[in-house]
Amino acid sequence: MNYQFPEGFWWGSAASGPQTEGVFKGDGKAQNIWDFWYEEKPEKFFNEVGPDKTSQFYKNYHEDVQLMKATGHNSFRTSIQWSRLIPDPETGEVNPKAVEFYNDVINCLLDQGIEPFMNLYHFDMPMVLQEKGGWLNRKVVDYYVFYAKTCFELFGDRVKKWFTHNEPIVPVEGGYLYGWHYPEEVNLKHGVQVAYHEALASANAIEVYHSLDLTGEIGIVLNLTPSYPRDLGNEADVKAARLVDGLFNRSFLDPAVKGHFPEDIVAWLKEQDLMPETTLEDLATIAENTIDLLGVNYYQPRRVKAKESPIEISSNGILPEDFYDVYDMPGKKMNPYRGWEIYEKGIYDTLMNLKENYHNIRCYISENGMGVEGEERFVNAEGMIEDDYRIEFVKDHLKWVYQAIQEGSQVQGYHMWTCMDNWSWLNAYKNRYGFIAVDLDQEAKRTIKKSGYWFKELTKNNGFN
Ligand code: BGP
Repeated sequence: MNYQFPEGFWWGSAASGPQTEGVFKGDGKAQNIWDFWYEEKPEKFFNEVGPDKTSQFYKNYHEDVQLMKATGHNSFRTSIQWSRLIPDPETGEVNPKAVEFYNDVINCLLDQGIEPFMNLYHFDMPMVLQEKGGWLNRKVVDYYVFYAKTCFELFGDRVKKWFTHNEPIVPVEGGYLYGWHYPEEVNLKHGVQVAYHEALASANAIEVYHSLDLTGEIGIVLNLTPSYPRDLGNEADVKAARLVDGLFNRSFLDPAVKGHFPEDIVAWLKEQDLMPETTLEDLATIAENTIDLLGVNYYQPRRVKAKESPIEISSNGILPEDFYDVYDMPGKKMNPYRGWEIYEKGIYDTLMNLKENYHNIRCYISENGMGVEGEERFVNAEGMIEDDYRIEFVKDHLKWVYQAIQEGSQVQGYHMWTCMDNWSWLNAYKNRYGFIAVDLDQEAKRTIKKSGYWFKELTKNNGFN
């Protein structure tokens, strides 16, 4: 079968500033929470490798943009580092070196016919603002809006696709529910407040963007994890899956697309005494400033069943898991390196849900990918990694994206995570995701993998057989 995609489909990959740039102390950059946390607790990071050891995009972007071209990209998403652009949020002064760098990256991409997609926040709170409470503090929303406006004014003449956040649930889960990320809290009430302020920050930035005389569009990138009940015929399982979908997906999707929070989740938060502090004015801003375009990161579904033991609130307070159990579905396909289920049809279900329940919002797959450990073992005689598993992974997902398009989904592109192997939050370089290998022992030498050549063919033909 020939899977032919609509004309103008965006093909490319996604990355983020903090995971690729390096130079985490130089050229006027201030600390963000990752730089700080790594210096405080290096043992938290796999092999104690921190954000100072990246693929060094800051220095290598000329070569990297050439490699994007060589692998058939027509678009690429990265993020601006707030702590690089505005090292001191109090004065709001911009760092000229950062302006020069981001300008040059954007121009290089455009020169090669690669559309820059720019994200504003990828888990990288400036440390000085975290000291004020980070997203817990309503005032940080105002600092963020100033930062967003600065970015639009500096780069908005050339960047036509903007995103306010990448995966806003992750700072909630990582920083405030499970203690994976700084500030390592376990406090659902704080998590809810953080989620609300992120939604508010996004709506405020959208308002500012639309008020400027710019011709692009703006949205948000959400990681959507379709929630499947163990047994569709079991009411308690279905109810548990609906709650999980509400907490992890709809709490972000509904304000972004519809301008309000889901009623069942608001009722649940009230019941649990977890309502965030809000104002009518802020709620009106959320209501009036919805997105133009949605980025969908899809990696894995959630399998859910009703709680089997009675609900017990731990001494740390309520966690979502107190209200459901994870269903370990027999026979599910796993990526053993990341511990994530691979369920290709989930991408289709997600797109159809957007079509049916979210006004068929225009969207694109902003991340999808497969992290694999020890890829050196697949190097062939010519020195190229033969990552056939990655090609199969992408194809298997694209078949479902294609199917969704046939059924009317307005999905307009597909970005892989990621272009070249990069540093990851806790796993550092354990799992590699790129089309392009980065050899850290050889000054981050880049080598295109088999999947990179395959991707070039795919994008040349705008489809595959
Ligand atoms: C997404 C993030 C990325 C990236 C990716 C892979 O959630 O947006 O920043 O890291 O996941 O995950 P990991 O690197 O943790 O394996």
